[in-house]
Amino acid sequence: MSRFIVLEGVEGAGKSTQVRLLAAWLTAAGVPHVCAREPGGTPVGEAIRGVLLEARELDVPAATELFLMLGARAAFVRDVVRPALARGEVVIADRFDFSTFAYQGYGRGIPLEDVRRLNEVATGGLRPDAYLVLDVPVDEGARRQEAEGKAPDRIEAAGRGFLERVRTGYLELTAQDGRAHGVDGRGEAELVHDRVRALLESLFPETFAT
Ligand code: T5A
Repeated sequence: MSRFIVLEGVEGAGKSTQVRLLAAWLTAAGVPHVCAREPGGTPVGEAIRGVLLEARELDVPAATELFLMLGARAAFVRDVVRPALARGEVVIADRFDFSTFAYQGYGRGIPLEDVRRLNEVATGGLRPDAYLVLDVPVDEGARRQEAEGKAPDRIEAAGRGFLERVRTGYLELTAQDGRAHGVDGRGEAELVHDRVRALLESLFPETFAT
C-alpha cells in the first residue's frame, strides 16, 4: 500500500543514512519504493539545489531561498511523489516541508503562517503520512559532518545560533503535528534504524510489518 514517509532533522542527524537503511530493508522485504532528497529529486530540483547550497558566494535573501525551495518542491511533488503513490509505491523522502518550516521559518525568521501558505501552493495540499524527525544535538550533527570531511554548504554556514533555532523548530513542529514522530538519532546507525523500523511497523503494519 502506498505511503509517503519523510525523514527530517538537523544537519548530520543521520537522515540520508536512515533512508539508505530503510531502502535496503524495503528491497529485502519486496516492498516497491522510491527514495529521493529535497531540494532535488528532479532535474529542475537538482539545478535549484546547486544555486541554493553550492553557490556560497551568492547573497541570497531569505524570501528568495524560500521561493527556490518551494519551486523545487512543486516539481518533486508533481514528478516524483504523486506518480509513485499512484503506482502504489512507498515514497521515502530525505526532507520535505518540515525543513522549510524549520529553516526558513524558525531559522530565517519568515512568519510561519506565510511559509505554510506558500508551501500549500507548492504541494497542492499533499501531506506525508508520517514525518520521522531524527533528533541529535547540533554539536553532535556537526561532529559527524566534520568526521565525514564534508564542507558546510551555504545554509549550514549560517552558524550555530541559526542551527539551534532550526532544532528548536523541529522539536516544536513535532510536538504540534499528529503525523510527526520524534526519533532519538543518537547511538549507532543500526540502533537508530531499529527505532525507525519499529515505529513504522507500529504506525503502518499493513505496509511495513515483515
Ligand atoms: N533546506 C532543505 C532548507 O533550508 N529548506 C528546505 O525546505 C529544504 C528541503 C540540504 C540543506 O537544505 C536546507 C537544509 C540543509 O541545509 P542536505 O545535504 O540535503 O542539505 O542535508 P544535510 O542535513 O546537510 O545532509 P547531511 O548529509 O549532512 O545530514 P544527514 O543526511 O542527516 O546525515 P547523514 O546520514 O548523511 O550522516 C552524516 C554523517 O554522519 C554519519 C554518516 O556516516 C555520515 O558520515 N552518521 C552517523 N554517525 C554516528 N552515528 C549515527 N547514528 C550516524 N548516522 C549517520
